[in-house]
Amino acid sequence: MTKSALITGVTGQDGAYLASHLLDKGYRVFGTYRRVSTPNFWRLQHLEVFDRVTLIPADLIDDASIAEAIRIAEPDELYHLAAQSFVGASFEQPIGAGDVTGLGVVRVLEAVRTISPRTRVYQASTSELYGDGGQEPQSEETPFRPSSPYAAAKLYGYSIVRIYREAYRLFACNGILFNHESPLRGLEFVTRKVSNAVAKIRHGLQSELVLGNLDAKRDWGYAPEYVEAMWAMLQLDHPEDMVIATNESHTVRELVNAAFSVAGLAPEKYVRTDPRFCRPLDVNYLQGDNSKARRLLGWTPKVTFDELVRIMVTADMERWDRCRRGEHFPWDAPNYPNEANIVTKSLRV
Ligand code: NAP
Ligand code: F7E
Repeated sequence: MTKSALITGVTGQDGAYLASHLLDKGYRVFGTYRRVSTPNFWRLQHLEVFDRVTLIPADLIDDASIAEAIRIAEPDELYHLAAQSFVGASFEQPIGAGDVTGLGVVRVLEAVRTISPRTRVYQASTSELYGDGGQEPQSEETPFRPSSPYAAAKLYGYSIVRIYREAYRLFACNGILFNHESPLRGLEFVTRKVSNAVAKIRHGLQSELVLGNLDAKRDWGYAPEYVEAMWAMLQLDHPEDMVIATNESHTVRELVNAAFSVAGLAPEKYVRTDPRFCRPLDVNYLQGDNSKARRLLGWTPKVTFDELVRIMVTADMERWDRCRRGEHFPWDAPNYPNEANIVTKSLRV
């Protein structure tokens, strides 16, 4: 029988790739989206799945809309991906982060518990749970010490998933995913900020790239591979929390150097730092240990760091090229504001 899946946050990077992956597997796919004045469907359009996903308006701060989405979709599997996912923004709107990214999880779980307890639930947990201060690769056994309002909200989400699993026997699990990127990544995140800037500089449309903490290290993987792991986690016999990572870590500086080298440009001519792009508290070292995922899912990352950077820079160079030739296609960069025009309290350092 055809399986049904509900993806919260289907308009985001992971939501779009997961929708495509599940459609390929023959699922009927439902996705929640926010009713905003300008719809944000470009990723689904880019992947050519927009017309194949059944869309349901829902907001994580509105319990009734979440319950309605579950009643409509009657999902066998629910992938809870919606969140305010930009760590920097959680310092600007810490209360909103707690409400949407933290309490949003229990709203989803309560709706599942009361309406459809057979539904298997995937929760989008994160390496940000580990926070700053660690020096060793992080596994499922590493203690959590969140360093941002975003991470604190995600720790609540992680904990409430475990509590509902044990208290109500729901099939609910946490994917502790390390950073994963792609040409569909939001422009506020550092990888895409860099790839888009390199592309614009290459086309003579931008003259400099201004960044914050270049020494931060991240374990960056390729998003389409990570949504495969989400699906695989819901196919296990028992729910298990699990790290998904590449087991490799690179600094933001290495990312910048790799990206400029793809375009044949010298970063020192264009890159400078400004404290306004540093966070009040940052996480300086993240490197995962994916042994459990390898063992239980047979999942291994394939795209290397250098390949990921090449994929992203090449995609953005092609987009700017097409745009300059007058082509119209679904993407985000032309409407993205210059970050210099955005003022927030967290940047007033
Ligand atoms: P993303 O591109 O920022 O997508 C987030 C999604 O959440 C969007 O569809 C967004 O809708 C939706 N959303 C935001 N606020 C909402 C609200 N109040 N009500 C309903 N929907 C709301 O994030 P992503 O990179 O795909 O990540 C997916 C999930 O994985 C997130 O929970 C993120 O925190 C987590 N995660 C991501 C990574 C990573 O490296 N990408 C790593 C670990 C965990 P709009 O399109 O309307 O904004
Ligand atoms: O920052 C540093 C920044 O915003 C990475 C989310 O998907 O992954 C993501 O969170 C690092 C940080 O991602 C700039 O300070 C320097 O140390 O790309 P990011 P993130 O904070 O790691 C985790 C796993 C999630 O769960 C989140 O949802 O790069 N950095 N200069 C900068 N970062 C940004 N954004 N902009 C800069 O100019």
